[in-house]
Formats: sequence, structure tokens, C-alpha cells
Amino acid sequence: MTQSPRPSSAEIIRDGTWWQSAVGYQIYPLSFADSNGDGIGDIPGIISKLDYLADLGIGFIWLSPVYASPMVDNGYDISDYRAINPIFGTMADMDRLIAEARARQIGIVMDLVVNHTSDQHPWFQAALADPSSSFRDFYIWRDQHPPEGSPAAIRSTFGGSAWSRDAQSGEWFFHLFAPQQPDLNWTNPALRAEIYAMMNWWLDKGISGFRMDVIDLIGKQPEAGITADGPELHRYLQELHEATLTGRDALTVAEAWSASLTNAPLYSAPDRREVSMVFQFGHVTQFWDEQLGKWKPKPIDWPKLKATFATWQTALHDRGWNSLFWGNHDLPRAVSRYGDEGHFRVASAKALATVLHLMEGTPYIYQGEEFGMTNAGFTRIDQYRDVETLNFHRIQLTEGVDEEAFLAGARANSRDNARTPMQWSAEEHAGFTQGQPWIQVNDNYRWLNADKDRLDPDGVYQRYRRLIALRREYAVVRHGTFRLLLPDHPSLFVFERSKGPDRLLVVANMSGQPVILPACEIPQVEGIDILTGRAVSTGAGMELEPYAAFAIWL
Ligand code: TEU
Ligand code: CA
Repeated sequence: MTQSPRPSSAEIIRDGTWWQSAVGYQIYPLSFADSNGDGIGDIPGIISKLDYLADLGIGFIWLSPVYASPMVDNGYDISDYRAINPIFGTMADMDRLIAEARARQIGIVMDLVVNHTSDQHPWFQAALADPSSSFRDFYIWRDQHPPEGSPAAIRSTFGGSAWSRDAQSGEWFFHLFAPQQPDLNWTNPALRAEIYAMMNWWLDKGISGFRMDVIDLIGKQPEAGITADGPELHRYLQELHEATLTGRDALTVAEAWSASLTNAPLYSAPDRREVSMVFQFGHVTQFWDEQLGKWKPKPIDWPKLKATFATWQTALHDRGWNSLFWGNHDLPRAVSRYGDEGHFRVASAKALATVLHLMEGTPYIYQGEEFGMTNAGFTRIDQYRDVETLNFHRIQLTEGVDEEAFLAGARANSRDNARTPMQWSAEEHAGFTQGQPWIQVNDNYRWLNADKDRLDPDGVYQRYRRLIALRREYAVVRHGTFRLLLPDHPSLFVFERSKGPDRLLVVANMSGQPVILPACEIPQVEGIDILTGRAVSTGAGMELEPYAAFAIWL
């Protein structure tokens, strides 16, 4: 048995880029903080919470879309890339947000939605008004609906055909999402030039980067049945980088549902000049049903989940860069999906944070995750607002799925689970708004809120705060190699990070049962848990409480 020593690594960050030591925080503006009582979160609301975020210690905000939009898909349908949606505020508010965030050393990362626009965008309006206009070719058209079964007969992510008819010209346009979100034609160099000019315009305003919405779809070739990962994808990304990012210290994160162990390094390899990192979804989709997908989730299988993380950790070490996340605005709440939202809510939220934040990569926190917010718990379809959920409700009921079965799937995986308002306090509407919230607040806000959790030294928020600080403090957390121990254990998540002489052991019980530490593989140490400062021991036969999680120097 050894007394665990402090590592030799320096406190000052000398390695890597700024985003390799920073933690991101995603804000879904509709549901974050409402400043004017209309029930809708807004930019002044975000500004009022910057001190909260600075205290948490985050390095940048990923801001979901605030651009002008008819809000068919909550802003992922943009009608003007250079204007702010009035429900969120003004361009002056946006400039103030950028400046106020920067004053607190927080960068703003904008959502870049350039796979498609809104059908209300002037480009699409011009394309509709005059089929001979140069804007017609900014979008994707064909004369006829493709015959069923042919390669071009692609389905939309939100249900139904990906082709819709323009009544005036009789031609069909392509949309991988809602019909109100026509896909842009990236084969057109004039379109690409417009996008790059717009990106430079935002970067010149002082933002710190972009989260690139479904960017793996821009190389699509619908006629060949190719959507994700098309042959031109990486050429476009390299061109985009050259035209916008060269000479800037910006962060780019590519949302890529198609990212695989083989193609992920193509995006984020330092010498390829594409993006800083990808969001890959291996740990998400591995627990979806083969037929019904997210609407029929499988239970989490920890050995499989650990294997996925371990493979990605190893695959991208020195060859790319991982992004790390449990949730976002499209996914269920982390603690509800991977932990226990009931009896062990606090412990399991902390265990999830611990294992994720002590891996290599840039971690992202989704608003409310930092104090353990749970799924919406909606029981009726009229409580939902999300276009995807409402569409699939209609479609699946027509196909014979029964209402209760659909609602059970939605309760587990609807995007609205993450979109209920931030629970700031025990005040009415959780302190989110003085008015009527656009979507129902989770009933549990009276006892589950930021104010309450923050006061608890053993709460979820303080654990996140500590983990964020540790990433800045220790090079081994940022850049250490990863080694999974006990890969087959059904509930223990144990791994070692090492860099030079520094070795950190992370141990977590991801179950609601006490677990006895097995003798094999785990080194025997007694020492101080770097998360809590309390004494811990990893001796064989030691009992770990449900969802216990600690980290100790070897
Ligand atoms: O999401 C991509 C996407 O494909 C999701 O819609 C996802 O597949 C779905 O939730 C799984 O059922 C991005 C944005 O994050 C999402 O909010 C947008 O709706 C979508 O793109 C279109 O812009
Ligand atoms: Ca408002």
C-alpha cells in the first residue's frame, strides 16, 4: 500500500490549445432565462447569468441558434444569418453578450446551421419566385418525386419523404429535416462563398468558434442515395477552414452522427485543417432499437458503454481530439438516461460527471445538468412542443403503434426532455420567467433547483465545479493516456490516466447497489480523493456505496 503522492505537473497550462483545457456549456436560449416575462428565454437573460457560469468555471458557451427564424425547429431553421430573432433580443444585446462573456474569460461559440436554411430565407424565397434566378441552384431540385425503392427516395429525419413539391413550378426540393428546412446545395461555389463570408462576419465580431450542425451531411448526393459522409465532405471542410479559420484561434466542433472510428480522425487531425473536434454519437445510438430507433430505447449496458468510450479515447489520442458529453438539446437528461433520477439522483449525477470529465477531450455540460435536472416526465402528447416528437406521434400512430407505447418512448427520448426551463430556484416557474413559460416547467423544481444544489458542498454543482478546475490544473487530465480496467465488470467504471510520472485512478460504481472491489487488476492504494479531499482506499474487498465515485493518485 502506498500513500498517494501529488503529481509533478505544473499548475499553469503550457500545453495544447485553449479549448483543450476548457469546458463548454450549452445554452438552449428558449429555456435558459427570461428577462422580460414573455415566457421565452432571451439574450439579456443569458447575460444576467454570466456570473453564475463564471463561478462554475466554464471556458465557453455553445449557444444554440438565436438568429432570425420562424422557429419551426426552434431556430435550427434560419431565415437571416446576420440578424437576431426579436424574441431573443437585438444585435446590440448579442454584442453585449459577446463582450460581457469575454470580460469573464468565456468565449461564445455560435451554432452554425448551414446544411439547410428556413424556407423563409430570402435565398429560398428568391428561388421559389423565379426558377431561373441564380438562387434556385442554392437548393436541390428534381422534376419528379423519385420512385419508391430508388436511391433518391430518401426519408426525412423528421418523418415522411425528404422531397416536397413546390406547387408553383411543380418541381421537388430536398429537405433532410422538415419541409420548412430546405437543404442547401453545397456543390454550388457561390453558395459556399456566401457561407464563408457570413462565418467571417461573425468571427470578426469576436465570437470564439462554431458548433456545426449536421455538418457531415453537406457532401450529400441525393441522386446516389448518399446523405452523410459524402465524397466531397472533407474537401468542403478544408476549403471552409482555409476561407474562415486560418490564422484565428477558434474552436470548431462538427456534429457528425455518421462519425466512425475510421473517419473521425479525418475531421480533427491537427495537420488536416478541418475542425477542432467532432461530436460523435456512438454511446447514444448503441442503445437505440434497430427498427424504432430512439422511440424504443434499450437499457444501458455498462460493459458495452465503457468499451465504446475506451475505444474512442484510444483511437483519437494524439490523432485527433474527443468531445465528451452525456446530453444536449436533442437528447434525454443525463441523469435520467444513464443514472438514477430517483433515489440516487445526486450520487449518480456526480458519478456520471466524474467519469466523463476525467477522460481526454473537451467536455460539454448541457444547461441544468450541473445540478442534476431530470427528464420532463410528460404524460400527454399536448405537453410536447418538439416538431420531431409531434411528427413521429402522428406517423407511428398511423402505422399502428399504440398511444401508450409511443408516449413511453417519448418519455424516455423525446427532445423536449432537455428543453424544459432551467430550474433556477424554488420560486414560481422555477425562477425562469415572471410570465407563462413556452413549455411546462418540470414539477420537481421546488426541491430540484440551482439555488438549493449550489449550497450543498456534496451536491452536483460543486462536483462539476471541482472537475472543471481539475482539467485546468492537471496535464494528466487534459492529455494523459487512457486505460480501462475491469472492462467486463457489469457496473464498475474504472480507468487510469497517465502522463509521465503522473497516474490518476478513477473509480466509479455506476449502479444503485453496493459493489465489492475485486482483488484483481485494481492497484491497492490508500490516499486522498482529489474530488472531495476525503480518505479513500482501493483495497480488494472494499465496499463501494451505490454510485460512489472518486479519483486518486497512484
Ligand atoms: O440535429 C441533428 C439530428 O439529426 C437530430 O435531429 C437527431 O437526429 C434527432 O434528434 C434524433 O432523433 C441537429 C440539431 O441538433 C437539431 O436540434 C436540429 O433539429 C437538426 O440538426 C436540424 O437542424
Ligand atoms: Ca423573453
